[in-house]
Amino acid sequence: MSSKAASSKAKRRVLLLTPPLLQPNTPYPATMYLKAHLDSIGVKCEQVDLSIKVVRDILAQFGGNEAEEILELLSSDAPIESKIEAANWVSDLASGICAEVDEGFGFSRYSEYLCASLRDFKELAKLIRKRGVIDEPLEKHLFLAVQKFRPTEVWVTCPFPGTLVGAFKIASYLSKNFPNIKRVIGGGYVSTELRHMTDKRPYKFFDEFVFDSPIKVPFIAPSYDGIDMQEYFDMPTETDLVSRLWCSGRWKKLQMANGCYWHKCAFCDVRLSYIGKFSMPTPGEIVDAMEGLGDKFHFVDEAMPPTLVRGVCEEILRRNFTCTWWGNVRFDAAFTPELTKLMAKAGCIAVTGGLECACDRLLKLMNKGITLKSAEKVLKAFKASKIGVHAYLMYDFPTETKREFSEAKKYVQSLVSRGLVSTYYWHRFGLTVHSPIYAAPEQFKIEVEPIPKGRLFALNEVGYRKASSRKATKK
Ligand code: B12
Ligand code: SF4
Repeated sequence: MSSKAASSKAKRRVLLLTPPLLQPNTPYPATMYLKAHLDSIGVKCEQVDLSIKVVRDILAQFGGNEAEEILELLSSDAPIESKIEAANWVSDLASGICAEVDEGFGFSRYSEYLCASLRDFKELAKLIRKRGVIDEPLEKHLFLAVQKFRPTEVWVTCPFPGTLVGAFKIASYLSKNFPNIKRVIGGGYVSTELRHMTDKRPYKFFDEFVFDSPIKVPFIAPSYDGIDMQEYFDMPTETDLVSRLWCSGRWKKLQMANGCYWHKCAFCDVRLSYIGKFSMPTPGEIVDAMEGLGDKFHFVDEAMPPTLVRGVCEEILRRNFTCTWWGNVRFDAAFTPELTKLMAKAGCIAVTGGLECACDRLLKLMNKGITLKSAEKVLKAFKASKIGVHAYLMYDFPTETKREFSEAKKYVQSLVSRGLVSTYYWHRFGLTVHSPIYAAPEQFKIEVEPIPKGRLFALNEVGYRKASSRKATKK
């Protein structure tokens, strides 16, 4: 590297920010990966999770001393029953804030209902301007972070629609108060929804919109430097498996592989690189990272690849490393009773996975690569190994009949009554522009509604009609 290039790198100071609002039980991993990447190429950087700081301030503002005590209890190892009671108190407080002060306030999301299917930047601009409960604490912590670190660049991650307003409020504040700092945004929402952006107005807020990951190596261990895990708190509402996993616990989030090894499901965003471009590291690299991070992990893969899972389990056991973990899978026949037993031995407590329409005709049509029979075999293996299963289900898939849906519901009930599925959730099918269905709608007997002309901000889910009738679907 030339001395000029080295000195320009040395001058760069990147502040990595997580905007409000996200789940409060554990940090979202994007800035940890970005920090590890920037550290590895010698760029000075720091990370701040503004989401947890903002939510704590809001609760303290409206709940006073009682809120402080309750948050302490929710951060502790108190029994689940008392935590549920405490979490209910916090939920009531949050509902009050939402009803009386700021309708956008939701516990792990801000104005998500308005941002989930946004097309026009005008709508977002209104929300950015409108002052709500997050503004004051956000500006306070942002100011402190900028004063302390004096960045030349601020990188904001925006994983979900529920962080969009927070991300743009950060940019708005910086552009007014620290206009010389370069503002960059990236993350799941940006990579998924903003690829077709033609509107120029968002560039008043951010100088750059980055799609996909800037990390080019197959594996990097996330860095939690600067993150105070004591700030996070559980919000369990139920005692069931999913509630325990999603709402409680300081899980360190790790990716086993990049992308999905299957990447063929017709409804999925497989044309995006974070799903469609698959690569995997060695089991040793993953377990090295795990040992350096703690003992509780959530693998945030689209679908953990069975071969890599096997390697990771063998490596965990070879090193006598005691840990607990869970993650998403495809109910792939490769999860044999022998492999699930190995997984349980290596600390796996639960998996989540898509049974989708729970109907063989539709599983074939959507190219899921499983049948109910093959999936049931896999579910039996998980049950025998005492690994809990949460199933994702889908209704309103193109061509699905009422009868198929009703049979699917009965089938899922039978899986639950036989203890093969612990919990499940039905999502409505949504047609997205990055899916194979969008590219070949005729194969699914639908016609896609044209994308309206004019300045476009976000685009992901699109409307469609049944090809045979003119009846429009929801959207
Ligand atoms: C695990 C997961 C979940 C889990 C855990 C969520 C959590 N709070 O941690 C669960 C199942 C609970 C969940 C829920 C939801 N999810 Co989700 N989830 C994922 C998944 C599979 C992995 C997320 C992850 O941790 N990735 C690992 C991190 C490191 O990757 P990353 O955030 O993308 O960051 C990388 C790059 O984007 C980039 N980057 C990130 N930020 C920045 C910033 C800058 C400046 C730069 C340069 C680069 C950069 O570098 C990072 C390192 O490589 C992703 C898909 C995916 N593969 O990413 C969907 C995904 C993020 N989820 C999505 C959605 C929509 C949701 C929900 C809103 C669904 C719903 N309707 O309820 C909720 C919201 C939950 C919430 N409010 O917290 C969408 C978001 C896109 C969109 N349309 O908005 C995604 C992309 C999936 C999809 N295609 O639909 N989710
Ligand atoms: S739905 Fe899941 S298994 Fe199918 S391609 Fe997408 S990520 Fe992979």
